Amino acid sequence: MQPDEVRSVLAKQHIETPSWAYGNSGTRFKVFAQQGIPRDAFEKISDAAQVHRYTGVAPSVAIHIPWDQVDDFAKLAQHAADEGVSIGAVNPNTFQEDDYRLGSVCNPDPRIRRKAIDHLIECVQIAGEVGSKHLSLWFADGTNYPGQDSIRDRQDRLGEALKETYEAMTAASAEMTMLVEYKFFEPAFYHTDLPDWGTSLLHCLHLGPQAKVLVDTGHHAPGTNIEMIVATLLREGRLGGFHFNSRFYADDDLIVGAADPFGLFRIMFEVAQAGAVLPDGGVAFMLDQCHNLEAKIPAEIRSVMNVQEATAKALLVDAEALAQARSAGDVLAANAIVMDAYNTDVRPLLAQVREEMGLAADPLAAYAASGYAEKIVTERVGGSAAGWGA
Ligand code: PSV
Ligand code: MN
Repeated sequence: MQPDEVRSVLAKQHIETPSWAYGNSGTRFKVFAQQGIPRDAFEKISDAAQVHRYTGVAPSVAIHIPWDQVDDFAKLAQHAADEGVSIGAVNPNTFQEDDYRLGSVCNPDPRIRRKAIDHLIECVQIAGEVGSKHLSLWFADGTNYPGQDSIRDRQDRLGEALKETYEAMTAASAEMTMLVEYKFFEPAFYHTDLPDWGTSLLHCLHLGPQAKVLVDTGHHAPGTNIEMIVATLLREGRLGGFHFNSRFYADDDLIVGAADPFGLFRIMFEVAQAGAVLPDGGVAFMLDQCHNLEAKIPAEIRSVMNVQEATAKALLVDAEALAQARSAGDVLAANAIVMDAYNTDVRPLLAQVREEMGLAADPLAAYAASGYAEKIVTERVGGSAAGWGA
């Protein structure tokens, strides 16, 4: 793709940030509280709007229920619109109540399964109220010991729960997509009910065309070729979206592109080759991160910039030369074409994109100069700071 075409695609890119990135977070050892943290969903959305203000490509924010529970969702959606953003994926939470000790939709107790499914359907309704197009499902279900429960029965229960939720969702809207996320382990350590893309895809295929797989980049065993998964799902029209983050060890939820920028590029290269970078490609690009040490808003700005850089490099691959090298069987030339794009410094090109969008060339510097970080520290006194799980 020529640089002017690349710039026009980059200006239209859409990267969603998660409301939970703006709250306090930590590990099971310690949460280091920061100052100026939002106290509720309204303030989280205001913070997310800052990321959009300086990058121009983060116009929506995902919510997690009940972390972002409010009395009036229409008011929350209006607040988002007033701040220049919208509400994106609605994420139900079926993993933080005592009832879910043995699982949610896969729990052996039908009462608890009913409670979990009712919550999923409640989130379909919330999505309708806030104008969201994505119901994003992740289940912490699994077992810790062989024999603890029947793996097969749990798959049946999962299938039934997804079916009921899918029917409620498709009845409510023909425009909504159910995103089915997988994760290979944690919190369950023996078996997980949705451990991989194959299991997610099987369930989606049983459900129908409005169910698609969500790839969280932190949810694979080390060494997994994620771009192969991405290419396969794109080929089937079943890649619903990403939860971007990066990891050194397990599900670290670090800033996307920090640990493995080349891996992120390889993923975006597959997306670019499939022509699925822009919103009309049907893939939702979302961040799923927690900033335990660093300031939240600049960390999200940096994350968006990292995705933009990987995308710019992926778009710069000379597709024609690559096709020729491939058909000639020229392994080294094909690899060099891809590496040339990866090794291009795209920061000046992105600075130009931002200037063409009427933004500052350096979003981090512009945010730092805005005084917003100081303002929220002074203004947000009293109340309790939002945290992962609140
Ligand atoms: C689970 O690890 C997960 O990736 C799911 O997407 C959850 O909704 C999110 O993290 C919570 O932080
Ligand atoms: Mn995730």
